[in-house]
Amino acid sequence: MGNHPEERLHMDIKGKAGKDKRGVEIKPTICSICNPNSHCGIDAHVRDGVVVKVAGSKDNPQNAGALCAKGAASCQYIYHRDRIMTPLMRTGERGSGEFQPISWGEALSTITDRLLAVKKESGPESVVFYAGYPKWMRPFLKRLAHSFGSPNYASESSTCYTAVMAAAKLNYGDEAAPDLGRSQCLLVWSRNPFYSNPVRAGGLLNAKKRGAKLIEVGPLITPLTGHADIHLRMRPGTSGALALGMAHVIIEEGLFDRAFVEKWTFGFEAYRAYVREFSPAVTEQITGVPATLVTEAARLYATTKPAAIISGASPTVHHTNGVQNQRAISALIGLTGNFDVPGGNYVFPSNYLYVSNGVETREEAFEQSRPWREMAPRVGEDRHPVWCSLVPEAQSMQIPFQIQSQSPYPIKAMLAFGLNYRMWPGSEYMAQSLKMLDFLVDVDLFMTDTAKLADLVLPACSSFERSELKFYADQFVIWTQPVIQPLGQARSDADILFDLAKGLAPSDPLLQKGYHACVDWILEPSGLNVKTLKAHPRGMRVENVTLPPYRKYEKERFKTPSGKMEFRSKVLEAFGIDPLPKYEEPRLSPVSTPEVADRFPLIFTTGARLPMFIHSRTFRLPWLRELRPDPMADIHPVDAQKRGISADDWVRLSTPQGAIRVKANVTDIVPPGVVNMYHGYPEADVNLLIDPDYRDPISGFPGFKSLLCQVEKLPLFA
Ligand SMILES: Nc1nc2c(c(=O)[nH]1)N[C@H]1C(S)=C(S)[C@@H](COP(=O)(O)OP(=O)(O)OC[C@H]3O[C@@H](n4cnc5c(=O)[nH]c(N)nc54)[C@H](O)[C@@H]3O)O[C@H]1N2
Ligand SMILES: Nc1nc2c(c(=O)[nH]1)N[C@H]1C(S)=C(S)[C@@H](COP(=O)(O)OP(=O)(O)OC[C@H]3O[C@@H](n4cnc5c(=O)[nH]c(N)nc54)[C@H](O)[C@@H]3O)O[C@H]1N2
Ligand SMILES: [Mo]
Repeated sequence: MGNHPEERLHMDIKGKAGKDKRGVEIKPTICSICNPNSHCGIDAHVRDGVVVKVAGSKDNPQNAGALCAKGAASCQYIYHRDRIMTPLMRTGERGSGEFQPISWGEALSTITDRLLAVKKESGPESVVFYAGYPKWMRPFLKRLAHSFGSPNYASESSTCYTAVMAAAKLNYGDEAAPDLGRSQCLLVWSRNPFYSNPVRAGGLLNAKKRGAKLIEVGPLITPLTGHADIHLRMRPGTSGALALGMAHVIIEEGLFDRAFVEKWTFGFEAYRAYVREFSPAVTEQITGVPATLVTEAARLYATTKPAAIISGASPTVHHTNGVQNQRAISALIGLTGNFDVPGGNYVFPSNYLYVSNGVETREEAFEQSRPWREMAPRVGEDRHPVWCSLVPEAQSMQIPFQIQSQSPYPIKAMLAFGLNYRMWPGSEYMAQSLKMLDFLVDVDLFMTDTAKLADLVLPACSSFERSELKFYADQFVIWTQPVIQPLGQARSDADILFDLAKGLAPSDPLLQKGYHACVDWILEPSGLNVKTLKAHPRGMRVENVTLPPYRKYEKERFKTPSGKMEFRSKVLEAFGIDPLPKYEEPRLSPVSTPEVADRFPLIFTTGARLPMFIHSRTFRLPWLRELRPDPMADIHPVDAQKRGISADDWVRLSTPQGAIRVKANVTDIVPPGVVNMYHGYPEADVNLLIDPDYRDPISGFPGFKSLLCQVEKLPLFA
């Protein structure tokens, strides 16, 4: 038997582990490859301390036995050859990948000493504490940052979803999620749960079965399209104009909720005057959606009660005009009286790690151990003050700029969990910036391109090797327990953090008490604790949970400066930004930059999800990679033909910023004139093609989904 665990697994699988049940123990855990609205329950089949097979847990209400392609490939994920097995100290140039193993003791004391030295020399704010897409360690990381004295807890949420939340907060003071089960009409604005969140996709089909109307908005054809009553395929980056066009019809035809608008909104007359400009004909001109469909969709959404909007988690805000577009979309909720009503969009704040289930916690209080006023301004507060006023983190898209400019203060060091520079627009600029740091620590499962830039790399373990608290909808809660020993010397992120806290935050008594004590503290209002949860290894449903009532604003008013829903945002006005949900062209578009469009005539959108990949994370898994082995860009047959391109031809995909080599996927899932490419392929990184500062000034979010590009056929052996 080989030394690497992958070889052990291989032996086991060759030994037909699936059929031979002897010595196999079935242990419950969760999959955390994916996003926090999934994290399916998994039954791990373990033999001799090795996971030899996985199956969906039938008793986990989230997935009820199902698993998607990513979860099904868990064995390849856990036992992959790229897993880091020991702490590593860099010996060669940054990026060379030359490291030498060191002990945990040495690694932790080096990190503690170096970060304390930076704190002493340059101030605590010079250290950034960063979490990438994995979220489970975030509460502890954020508290550690603040207890250390740094306001700079930052995360991947600086490109994901929080701009949707910020837009909702500007309009309503709160975010409101679709009350899907009770809705009669679902306006699905750029969300594709069939790929992005498969365990939730069934909800849409059930709604359709009980007669609810479905309107899909988005340029691509998705698995939802065949079920939709109307599909509005707008040009990428023009959602705002489309929403204003729908508002035009709703107002001009008197289909809005007059009573709600009169009593509970602010700035309606100015909004009404503005949307008058967006007649269906004008809307068609801007968005490419036929005027008749704009009218039909507006009528259907406004007259079918109750109706809910399901907004994309990021596609509507990955634009240089994203927040205003999203404000225009979310304004439709109040305009039609669907705010915080059954079957409409319902205010149900998250309880733990982005999941709302009514089980009360002290997550927020735990995370912020020090008030902002006692710390320096956050990274990004100068460039994106609105977003920072609404989202309690630093804006991580500003990190490379601040490293390079050292203004308003220098950033010297980063302690990062799951950092991937390739998610940044202009990924090379982020990589260059990381190289300028005095000290970079990256904690990851795999030896990634980013880890290769670090001074110290620490081996994290997978969800199968650790204990974590997981909330699900329907009041289901689980405290997982390791189903196998950590691989090599890997450790759980939480254990690493709490060890570092000993030296980095000695004056935080709660952090000093350790992981379980902190989880108990967070859970205190719910009456739960680690001990009770441990007694239910397959999870438990919490009884007697009171869910928030509807129409809370009638008692509490709206959490906006006017106490009402704001068509004109007083917050934006105070920051000198147009208070109406103004439509602006994307910064790169055939309309705003015709001179660029002459050379790059195709509209470029990146990152629409694929079912088997999640960002950079599953490309290395053979079962998943073979589903699409080569990087591919979707191009419409008409555009392909014009360029002499056939399916599977290698092409040069270029923007003013750079070029990559990919295969052509000739398909009509993209409309004519649009090219779509998945992000995350290490050998064909779309983020090389994007200017690092191509961002929405309000949120700081990158314009990943409305750019310009060209596609050219490459000679056969290029
Ligand atoms: N062009 C383009 N770029 C995009 C997007 C797009 O649509 N288009 N989407 C953006 C969006 S919405 C998002 S959310 C971001 C995501 O971007 P990232 O957050 O960078 O996502 P990943 O590539 O998954 O990188 C996370 C890293 O965490 C590691 N990891 C996984 N699990 C753990 C764990 O438990 N502990 C530790 N310590 N590490 C772990 C993984 O191995 C990986 O290296 O990408 C953004 N970038
Ligand atoms: N398998 C898998 N699942 C994932 C992820 C993953 O990487 N892989 N990532 C997770 C993360 S971090 C996120 S943020 C969510 C995102 O997941 P979703 O919010 O569901 O978004 P996507 O799947 O990116 O986008 C699909 C929709 O966006 C539309 N769209 C495409 N381009 C544009 C555009 O330019 N403008 C507009 N307005 N719409 C556009 C498409 O037509 C389609 O309707 O998925 C999560 N789930
Ligand atoms: Mo995301």
